[in-house]
Amino acid sequence: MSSEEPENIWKKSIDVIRRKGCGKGEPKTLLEKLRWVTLGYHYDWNSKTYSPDHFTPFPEELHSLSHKVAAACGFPGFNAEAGILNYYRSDSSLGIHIDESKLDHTRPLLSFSFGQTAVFLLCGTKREDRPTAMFMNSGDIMVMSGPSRLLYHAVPCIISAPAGNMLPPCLGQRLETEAQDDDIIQSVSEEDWDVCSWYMQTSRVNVTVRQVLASGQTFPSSQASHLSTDSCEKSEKGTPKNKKRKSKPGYELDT
Ligand SMILES: O=C(O)CCC(=O)C(=O)O
Repeated sequence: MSSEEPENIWKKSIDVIRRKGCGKGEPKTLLEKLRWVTLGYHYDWNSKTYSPDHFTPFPEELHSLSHKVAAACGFPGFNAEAGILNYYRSDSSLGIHIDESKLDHTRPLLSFSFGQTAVFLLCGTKREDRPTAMFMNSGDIMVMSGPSRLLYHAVPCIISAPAGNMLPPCLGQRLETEAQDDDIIQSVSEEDWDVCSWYMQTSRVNVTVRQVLASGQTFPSSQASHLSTDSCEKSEKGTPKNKKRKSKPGYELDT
């Protein structure tokens, strides 16, 4: 996908999806090709840094939700500043990695999952530590804090629901609500919901939210001291690896 293509990805995709229904053998829409998106301070996969020069305002609703979830877990004042959305199709996986960085690790990492179920492997402080496997279902929130903040983890596979029962109940129907200006829940048109529900029947979306700067901290001015994080790899059967999301050799999972 060229860097120009992701512009208006929703609009470009929904018209095609509505017209042709994305049957087998049809060229994939941008929505189906989408693998990840960054929010707030955009993570640079090459330099493995965050920088103040590459920033877009963090979505307010997600900021507010993250603040509330963190506070409920004993982390008041959490300031959501960076996010990664991972879009998993039924054959996607995410390589083993650690979200290590020069960030303030006393701040938790929040992870929200929607759509199809994933197998999540939580390892130890070393890659070779024996992992604990768990299901991550739609609506699950994982908070990695304290010692678990720096544990290796991976998503080896997506478990698609059996045919006929493909959408988790909470996503099963369109939420009808009168949108208020300050409301966290906004209404969605029936047409848009049809596309969302079609997409979520075969996909998983995971959002991880991070605080980049500790309270009172600012970005150092020199490039050498950009805040950095480790990288990870997401792969899909039968397609080339996303080169921007690398993992160290020998630790790739299912491709
Ligand atoms: O998809 C998940 O549950 C994990 C995502 C993750 O580890 C990451 O984005 O760093």
